[in-house]
Amino acid sequence: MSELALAEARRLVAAAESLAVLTGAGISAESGIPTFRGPGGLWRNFRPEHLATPEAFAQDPRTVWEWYLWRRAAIAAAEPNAGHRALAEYERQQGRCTLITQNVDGLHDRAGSRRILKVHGDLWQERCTGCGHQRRSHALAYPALPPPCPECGAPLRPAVVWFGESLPRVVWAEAERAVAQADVLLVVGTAAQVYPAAGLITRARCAIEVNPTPTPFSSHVAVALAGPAGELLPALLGGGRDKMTTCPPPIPPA
Ligand code: BJW
Ligand code: ZN
Repeated sequence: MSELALAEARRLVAAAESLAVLTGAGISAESGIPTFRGPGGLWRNFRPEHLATPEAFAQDPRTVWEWYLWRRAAIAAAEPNAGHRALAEYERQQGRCTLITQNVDGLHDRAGSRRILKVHGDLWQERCTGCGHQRRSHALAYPALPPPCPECGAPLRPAVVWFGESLPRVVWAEAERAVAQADVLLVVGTAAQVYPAAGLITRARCAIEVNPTPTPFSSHVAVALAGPAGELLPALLGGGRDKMTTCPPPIPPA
């Protein structure tokens, strides 16, 4: 990653009055959580449509639940990394920052981010397939799978968004508004292959990408920073707004 690209990205962020951030699985990679696609991806042994669809759940709810409980255990044992923390710190110091995440792992919450729009739901929430009852659960195992709803006995499911399902309406509307209003959209750790989330990138006034691997959007964004989020986000966002806008004085000739 070139120093020039980082400097240009820092200049854009420093000049921005409001920032929106779109994160994907890659931001949690340095916490040890596997991504979905690519090397070590969660889905190397499972095709996504086998597990993350309402049809898969209808056909084999036990296997789908086992996959989610396995992921819960991995996430519970993990910690937010420097990338999550840099975003939380930026929000704390600068305000005017909306975090839109495709991740269901809850690591942004644990890092201290407050204004989070979870467009693909939350792995720690469960919803009844019968009566719609919702509950929060940190269970890593259940006596029977799928667990029954305490209200009506119908199967509970993870309250996440599977392929073919609509995104939560209000949350999605807020995400669209945040991107439309932001001076800069920071796109971190997403392969940008899943829609409608990836489509947010095309609506940004100005986008900066942070990803070690090129995506379909890399050549269209204002700056593509090629590298891991845990290193690049502190470098991009750290230091505070004033410091970033101040040029160092020229060195006098000898
Ligand atoms: C690092 C790193 C480091 C590594 N630092 N980076 C338009 C066109 C085509 C298709 C569609 C379309 N609109 C809708 C569709 C259909 C479908 C879709 O998108 N299909 C495509 C796959 C073709 N979309 C939907 O069905 C959506 N619903 C919808 O559109 O509703 C309307 C509708 C209703 C009825 C019928 C049809 C439409 C719903 C999508 C739901 C996605 N759900 C999942 C599962 C969530 C629950 C769970 O977690 O189990 O969301 S799928 C999965 O992919 C998950 C993720 O949030 C999502 C995105 O993945 P992400 O985050 O990009 O991860 P990866 O692994 O792909 O990428 C990781 C990246 O990190 C890589 O680039 C690495 O390089 C990078 N990385 N280390 C920074 N250290
Ligand atoms: Zn119920």
